[in-house]
Amino acid sequence: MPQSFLSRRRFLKSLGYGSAAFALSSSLLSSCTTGKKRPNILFIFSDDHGYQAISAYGGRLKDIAPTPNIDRIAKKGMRFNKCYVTNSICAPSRATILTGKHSHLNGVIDNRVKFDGSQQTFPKLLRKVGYQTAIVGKWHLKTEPTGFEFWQVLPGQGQYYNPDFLTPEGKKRETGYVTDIIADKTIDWLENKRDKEKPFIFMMQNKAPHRSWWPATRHLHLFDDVTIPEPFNLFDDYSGRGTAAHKQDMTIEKTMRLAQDLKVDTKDKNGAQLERAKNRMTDEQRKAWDAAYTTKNEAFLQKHLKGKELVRWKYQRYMKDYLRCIRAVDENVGRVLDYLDKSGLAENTVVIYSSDQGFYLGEHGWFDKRWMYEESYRTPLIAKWPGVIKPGAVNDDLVSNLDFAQTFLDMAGAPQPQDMQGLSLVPVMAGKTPQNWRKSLYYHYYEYPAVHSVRRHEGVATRRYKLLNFYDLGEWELYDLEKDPHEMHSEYDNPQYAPVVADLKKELARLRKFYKLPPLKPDPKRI
Ligand code: SGN
Ligand code: CA
Repeated sequence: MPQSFLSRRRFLKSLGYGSAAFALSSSLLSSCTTGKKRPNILFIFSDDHGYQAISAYGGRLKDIAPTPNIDRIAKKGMRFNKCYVTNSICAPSRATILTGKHSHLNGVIDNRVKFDGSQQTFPKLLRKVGYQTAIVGKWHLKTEPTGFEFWQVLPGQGQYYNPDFLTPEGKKRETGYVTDIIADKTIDWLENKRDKEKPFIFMMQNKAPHRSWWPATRHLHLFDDVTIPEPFNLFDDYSGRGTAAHKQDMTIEKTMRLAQDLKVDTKDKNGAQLERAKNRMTDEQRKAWDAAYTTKNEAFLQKHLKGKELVRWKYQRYMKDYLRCIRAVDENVGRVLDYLDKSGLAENTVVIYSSDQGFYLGEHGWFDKRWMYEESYRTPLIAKWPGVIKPGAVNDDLVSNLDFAQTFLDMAGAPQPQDMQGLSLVPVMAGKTPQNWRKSLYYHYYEYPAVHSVRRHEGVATRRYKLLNFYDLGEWELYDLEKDPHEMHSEYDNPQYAPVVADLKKELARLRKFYKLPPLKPDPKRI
């Protein structure tokens, strides 16, 4: 055994890691043997950024609303095509990332629960091995961040304009647009605030493009002259699916509000609400905002659109504002990448781009997330790591936000605790996915009754199939993604699929045991 490895082992033991906790990976071995410096990690995260709105993923929006800077990460690194979340909603996703555990074990099963910050998290473990840990932006876990040496986070959902930040020194209000401010703070920390002798992990966590999709003033006219392509299933009638898809409350048609979401002053209480929200703006911001929306709103109100025409108009306004928010995200990713290049940090910094879950951009007539259906279940994951990830790599292995914590630990050469439930993606990134890589993933969404009315469900996904169990309703759905990539028709009752259903039920039972799920308690009141 090489000398450097032995000393690293003694070093880690001296930090309190017993040999039982020693899940030693190939990368730790190689970094020890080659004496390569441990990498810095910059984790860039957005809120509700669907992969459909990243041009590196292709899709109908790629030419109209490209993301050249996020694509820079993909060009120099790896694009993951099958990264899924454990529970498609904000706080649960964030808690899974911090702990490497499914919701039922980290405690954050839905957005209403407070995160218990005294539990084991990857930033605490990284600090133990000498990393600096910092987080700026959306946090959304109700309790104060723990394990971070430096933190400045948005309260709750945060604000787009002139946002408040919570810091260890108290609440501070900043002037400007939230996405720009988060990148400013990132660059400032990298340049002026960190200890340059230590490796770091920095979490740059955008609020954008979360509802209600407020663009920066400089982007208010972007896309004015274009028509955003519609998804083919914008007018989905949910035939071929069960009760849950029929009874949700997240359609552009019925749920999306003209004033709050689409910035149309409706002269009623919703209009008053929009007006109150605008009260944070400076005079200059408000002038730019009104100049952008007023005339267009008047033209819209005069048309008295109804039915499908109204849905089409709402879709256009929604998508333009959403994509305008993404433009600011992309520009700021570019600023930060430029800083890494210029400062020389790029060479030894892993850069990761991801979102807390996917999002509906009109597919099935929806916005929002929560479902195990593809657009919300799958999340973008793109990573570059000079010297380890081959430029332009594309990966189709089943990976998850459950894996992020162990991946960070592995990158840092830190041990991965046995009670974390994911897998390190380091070998996958190095192009050496182990032969016995996972063949399935477990999913569980809990928040019901709640906004958007998505019924509780759990399920199992393989690369080809998805089995969903809406257990309060007593209904199952099965999708064959090869045949039906947009999940328009459940095959659960098709006798040809009976063997697939039987196999997946067995696999679901195995995963429930493996991940230590408590028994399901269907609740007949929650139908
Ligand atoms: C708010 C939004 C919902 C959204 C949840 C959760 N409504 O309640 O549309 O699903 O947040 O979002 S809003 O009227 O306040 O915009 S999450 O990203 O925090 O999970
Ligand atoms: Ca979110």
